[in-house]
Amino acid sequence: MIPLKQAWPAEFAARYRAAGYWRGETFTSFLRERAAAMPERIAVVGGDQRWSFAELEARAERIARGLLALGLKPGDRVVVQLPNIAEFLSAVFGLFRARLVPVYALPAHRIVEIAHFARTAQARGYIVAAGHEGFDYRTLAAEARREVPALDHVVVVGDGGDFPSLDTLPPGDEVKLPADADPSEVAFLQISGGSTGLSKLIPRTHDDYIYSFRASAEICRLGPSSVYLAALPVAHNFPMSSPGVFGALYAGSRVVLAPSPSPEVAFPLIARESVTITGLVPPLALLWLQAAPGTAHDLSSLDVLQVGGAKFLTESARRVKPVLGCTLQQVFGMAEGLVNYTRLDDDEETIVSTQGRPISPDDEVLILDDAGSPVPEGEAGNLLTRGPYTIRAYHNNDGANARAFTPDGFYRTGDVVKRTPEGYLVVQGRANDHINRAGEKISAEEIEDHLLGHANVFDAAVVSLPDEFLGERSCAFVIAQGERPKAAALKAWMRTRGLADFKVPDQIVFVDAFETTAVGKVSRKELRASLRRRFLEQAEG
Ligand code: J2J
Repeated sequence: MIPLKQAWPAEFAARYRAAGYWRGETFTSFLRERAAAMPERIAVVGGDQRWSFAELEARAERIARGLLALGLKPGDRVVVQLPNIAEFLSAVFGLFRARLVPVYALPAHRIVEIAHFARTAQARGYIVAAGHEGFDYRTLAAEARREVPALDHVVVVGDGGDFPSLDTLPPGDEVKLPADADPSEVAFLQISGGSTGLSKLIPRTHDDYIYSFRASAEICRLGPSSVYLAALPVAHNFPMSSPGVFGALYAGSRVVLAPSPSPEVAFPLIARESVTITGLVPPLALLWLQAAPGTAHDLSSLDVLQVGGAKFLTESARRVKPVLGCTLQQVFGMAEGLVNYTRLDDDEETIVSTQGRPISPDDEVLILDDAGSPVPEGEAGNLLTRGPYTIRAYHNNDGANARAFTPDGFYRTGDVVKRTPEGYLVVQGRANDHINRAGEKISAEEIEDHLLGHANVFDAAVVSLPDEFLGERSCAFVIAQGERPKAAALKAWMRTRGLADFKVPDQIVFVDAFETTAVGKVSRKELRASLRRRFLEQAEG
């Protein structure tokens, strides 16, 4: 099995420890401390479950024993694909307790993504919910087992059908639970937004990740009286760690899991549970701003609304305080590490017009031109970063690592930003060709590859177009061969490919040819840019 690694050069690791960022805590050790210090306090609310810190820890330990009794071994990787239910937390803390390594998949992922994660991580386990939003994950699990035979152990939350269920795992009384992890070990694999091709796996250590959510919880002033609502899918890095469910539990706050981020579901939960803070992507924030004035539910407990994952336009940002009566916090982060926040006491102009500043004094930020030289202060350039919670490498992917990291360990974020004199970042756009569809990142290349699998597609180029609601939508320019398929039929065919639904192009435009230069074909990047430009010019003209 390919070992999981994430290492900072010794002098950096020493500096991060000396500065008190890395404190040697693990997921298991911090939950144990909270369960000892505040056993009866309610930690998790989800569906009809309400668990105290002590109960969360006890459940995690039972699950750890059960998974090891099934035959999983410490060090094994386990794909976790669960919606926002309480068992998400008992399952992952159970995995940590057993020294098993979660690989976080989103509920929207389907066989193509799950098989890719399982293969790349060499996973032996897969934890799913029986069903969610009308989809049966047991069918997906059966398909995943056929495609990736090494995936020995499927465990289902709810009725398992042919698979064991989380509630009826063997008790494992004879199992000897392993000692706590070394905090510098990889704790889990997060999924990259997938800027080119398929998603990459991001190994994060206990030390680095716990620092990021502990410091985030401080920035967000979380404490035992705070209530964090996980509205976005909790497997995503933002609601997981910025400060997310882990930052909230670390701070002794209560976590409430919303099965859907829609105002119809989230507003009554805010009122019932006196939620104080939550995080949304911009399109959902717009929906909440629209729904709040007419709602019968009392939203007055809400102190902070975080918005991130994609650019929140200043004019929309301005409406948050007057409409919702709470403080806006913009969050610009990435699963690879660096997270920026506007601070709660920043002046309103900074809050509405910037995407915040880094968590850590040791987050190094470079803004470079395409030749690699620093841009003059205040001008736009490519954002590179290095620091105590930004990875130095993806899992087992030399090609991506060579592209994404400089020799001295800076991560090339692919984002184009400006920096204000106060050190706040303003996101301008990005250098690489992914589509940020309401916070879901879609790789143009991955979708083009799928389209090329259709018998009547000769060539395809996928680009982002501005979208009033989604921020960006995906548009595929397609050259047909033989009979030209109907756009709707091509979309329907894409839906049968076993991809997450958000990857199906929103729009398909047939063209006769792509431009070529006198010397030959233009690069895919130039081609996408010019198709997009010409399409937008025509739409305006
Ligand atoms: C513009 N673009 C943004 C913002 C992310 C906290 C918050 C978000 C993520 C996340 C995260 C943006 N304005 N406010 O992991 O911990 C785009 C950038 C970035 C990419 C990362 C977190 N906030 N983005 O969105 O790994 O392009 O993480 O590089 O999914 O989202 O995507 P992802």
